[in-house]
Amino acid sequence: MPRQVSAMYRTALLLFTVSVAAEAADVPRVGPGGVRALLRQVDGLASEQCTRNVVAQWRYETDVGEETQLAALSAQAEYSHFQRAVWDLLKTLKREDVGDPDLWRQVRLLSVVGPAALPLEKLERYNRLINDMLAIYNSANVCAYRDPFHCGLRLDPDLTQLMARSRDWEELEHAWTEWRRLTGPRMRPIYEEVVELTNEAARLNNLTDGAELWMFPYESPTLKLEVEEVWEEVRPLYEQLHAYVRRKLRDHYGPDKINRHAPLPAHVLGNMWAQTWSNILDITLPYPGKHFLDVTPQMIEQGYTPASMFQLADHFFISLNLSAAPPEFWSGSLLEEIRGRPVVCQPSAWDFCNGKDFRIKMCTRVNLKDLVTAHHEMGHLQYFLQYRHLPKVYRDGANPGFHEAVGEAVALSVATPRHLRSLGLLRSSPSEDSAHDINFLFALALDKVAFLPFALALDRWRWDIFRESVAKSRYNCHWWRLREQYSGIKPPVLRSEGDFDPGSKYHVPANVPYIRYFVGTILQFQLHRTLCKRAGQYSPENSHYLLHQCDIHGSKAAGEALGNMMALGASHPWPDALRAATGGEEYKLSASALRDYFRPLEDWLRQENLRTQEPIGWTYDGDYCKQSIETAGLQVYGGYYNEATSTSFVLITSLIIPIISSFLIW
Ligand code: X8Z
Ligand code: ZN
Repeated sequence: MPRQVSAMYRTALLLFTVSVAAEAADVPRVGPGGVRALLRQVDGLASEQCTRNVVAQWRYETDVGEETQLAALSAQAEYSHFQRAVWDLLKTLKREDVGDPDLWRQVRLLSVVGPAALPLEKLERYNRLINDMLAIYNSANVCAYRDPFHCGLRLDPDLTQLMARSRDWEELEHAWTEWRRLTGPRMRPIYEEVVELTNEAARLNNLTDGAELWMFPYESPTLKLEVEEVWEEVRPLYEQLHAYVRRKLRDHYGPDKINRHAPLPAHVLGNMWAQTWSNILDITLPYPGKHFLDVTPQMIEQGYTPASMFQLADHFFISLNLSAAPPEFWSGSLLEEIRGRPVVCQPSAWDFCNGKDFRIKMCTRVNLKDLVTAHHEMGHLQYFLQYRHLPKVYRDGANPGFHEAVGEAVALSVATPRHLRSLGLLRSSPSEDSAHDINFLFALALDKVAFLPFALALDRWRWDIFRESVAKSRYNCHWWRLREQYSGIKPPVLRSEGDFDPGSKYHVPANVPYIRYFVGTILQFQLHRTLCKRAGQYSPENSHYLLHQCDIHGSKAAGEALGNMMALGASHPWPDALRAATGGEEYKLSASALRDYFRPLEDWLRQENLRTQEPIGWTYDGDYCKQSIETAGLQVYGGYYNEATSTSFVLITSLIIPIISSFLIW
């Protein structure tokens, strides 16, 4: 117990310090001067508290064990107490007292603390419930379809690989249904309580419900409408992709399995949630003889290492005249797995809140996919570096989607054949062959375009749940209605309200918002287009330039635009950050850049679908979900019932992840 006592003592001391600071500043009466002094105090304390917490989380995630877990838990509790103390203090301030708009912005941002606003015992309950859901998620393991005595198949890597590689309809269906049977139903009652607590936290934050709480960082009362409008812009392209993929699936699995008018069955798209489809490239590639080269063998041949992959990414940012990763990054990061040390392998970038310590944790393997991910993570790191001069409250993305978009925008350049050639990873001469281009764009669309309706449906579903516009008895069928509506995807077998299929996706048990990935996917193309213009490699008037062939490497002008955007952090509403990146040309989310990027593919798909007379769109073709509680989700299935192994280790490994992912890591 000594650790807890000392944590409580420190918190009490901090509360005292903050309230003394408030008194000294004589907050409400003195106006901006007093508030400024108070915020300076809060800023210093917040940075210190944040560092203490991040250090503990880092130790835990890079060396998972009971001791590091307890330390991380206690640091997290202390940080929540601190946030709550600041919140208690600042919520009494009125706009008129503060006056200065920038100070008011800081006060406003500090006044929304999420679940930390809950009374202590409810906050503990909230964390416990999420922990319980993640314990279910992390401990689920499935038995093999053909060998029911071979059990213990986990999501990562077993089921993920199976969903990617198997082309056996029944085997895929088994993995799909089993994963859901073992995760969702057990979580459902817990999730219902988490919804209530999230809504309660929202109300304590002076917001109407959890949906408003989750939309708060976007500073737009019309976010829902905005993302729906953007989706309508993408939809014509998505429908062409969907129709083409349906034909290819029909060719592979036969017309009895894939109906030409129906939504796509969710289990044959190469991913457990059908969120990205590039794993079925082998059966869908437009020009099978002309593969888009995966340069992994060349990387291995040339002796690439995890460190050299990150150095390459670092050099990319340096070539844009942006910041180099500091020495602390190279000495402190964990860029590959360490034998014998349990590590949370989910790639993440960490800001230690002290202006000098920034790290990445990634179990990097030498392949092209991880090279792209390394750039993604280094995008987060670059954002940290660019806004490090700002007060703590502004050290954040313009909105969460911006943080996701930077590395992805850069990765769009890195993955071009032109760039890979410049790295000596592709030896072929520049190809005039449009078949290569179509293959390249198609592979990318299977990930980026297919992902959008999934990301949108996931948070549309949770917004609807928080707003109580869906009865508890309709949770699962509502999910399938949205999946059908946005993605044209259906479950492979009849679902019911005995199931809880959204719970099969990590971000639901973790209660982590997802719309950032939708926003980030749209934004990365807006950024790519504007940076390519700056780099002199794109002009809408000149058909010689194609957006998907642009590589901004070495462009200081592009780097300046990106740097200007990142340096704003969260100090201004995000449309200002977009203006900073685009030289004032753009200030709202728009899919026009994404459509421009994929234009050659869209034209090709349109022709191809016409040629094969493939119907565009989909029609509902039967029962997907029964609005009654079937027992299928809970019953013994096929004679084998593998109980989730709820050991204390499982609890340990699952506990911290959601807590920090909602605040600290990227
Ligand atoms: O959760 C993540 C990242 C964290 S920044 C690993 N992603 C979403 C997912 O895995 O579902 C990246 C793509 C969408
Ligand atoms: Zn990310």
